[in-house]
Amino acid sequence: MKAEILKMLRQSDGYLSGQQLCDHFQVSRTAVWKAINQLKEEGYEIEAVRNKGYRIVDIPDRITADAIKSCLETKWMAKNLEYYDEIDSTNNRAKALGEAGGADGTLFVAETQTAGKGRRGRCWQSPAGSSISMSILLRPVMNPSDAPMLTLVMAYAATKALREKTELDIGIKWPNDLVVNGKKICGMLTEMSAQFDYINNIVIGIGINVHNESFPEEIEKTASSLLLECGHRFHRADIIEAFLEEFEAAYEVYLKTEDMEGLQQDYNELLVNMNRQVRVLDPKEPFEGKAMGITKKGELIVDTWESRKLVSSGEVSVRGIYGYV
Ligand code: BT5
Repeated sequence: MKAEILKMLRQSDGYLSGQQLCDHFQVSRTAVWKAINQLKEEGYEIEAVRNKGYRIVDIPDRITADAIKSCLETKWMAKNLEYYDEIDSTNNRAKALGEAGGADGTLFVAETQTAGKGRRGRCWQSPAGSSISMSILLRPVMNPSDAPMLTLVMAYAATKALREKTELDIGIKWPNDLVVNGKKICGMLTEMSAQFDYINNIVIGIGINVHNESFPEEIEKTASSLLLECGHRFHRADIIEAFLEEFEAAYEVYLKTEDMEGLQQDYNELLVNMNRQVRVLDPKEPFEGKAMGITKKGELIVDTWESRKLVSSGEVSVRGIYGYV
């Protein structure tokens, strides 16, 4: 009920009377008053005026389940939602629930992670109050070899949501980073539990640097945050909501053809590697060339002048020759 009251307060232009809330939820005035007080304790500034009712004056930057649910407009994505003040890794929690039969589209969010994971055993920094760390559990019926495409769908959705919320010129560094002004503001990690020809579940984790004012020395030259780039703060729950809506929509487009056909053109427009020199760190034999966009299967097309190579996500990293991008 608390999240619902919050949603109604957020959507209301003026005051919401106590009676309206009682009638809506079929509860007593005391129950409404208690819920309002809990919200106040959580930092929501709510004005109560006799004979008028309640009005929300200020919304704190929280990403709790209630905060997210109070602005959620998705059809099915994230209807199941788990929030943690602190967790080792939202991906780990999502994977555990995936094995235990958790629902398709469940969202896991944490204020901070003690062991946030990057790819191939690397670490991801997610300080409390500054970042968004979340993972989505998916149960797609598709071939395991197609799973890397979901990282691209996620990157596309996150870019669209962040561009809409910040008006920054955010682009995708294939396959799993979002960058602005040549610095990384967001990373993604996809993990899969599968049989030979059958996916049990997929977990896609995303970390977004929102309010970080500085970074540890080892990443200070390559990392940035929305605050550092824009100069102002955001409501992280609004960013999460915008992302979930974009992801739900993009995932639907993806499922129609089970490949990137419907997203390919828009994706390529957001690709920072497009028409740029890249070095493909192929473990067998690194090579260089010009990135020419993605195929319908999500591979990066790299023109090496001798030939056109298709690079599959997951097997290589791509670095720009002249810097991070
Ligand atoms: C990634 O790996 O970029 C994947 C990051 C995924 C994080 C999310 S948060 C929610 C979910 N739960 C998890 O445990 N993980 C996911 P990779 O491409 O391997 O990049 C990792 C590298 O990025 C590190 O080795 C650092 O150099 C750098 N790095 C670490 N933290 C960073 C940050 N906050 N911002 C920018 N760069 C960072």
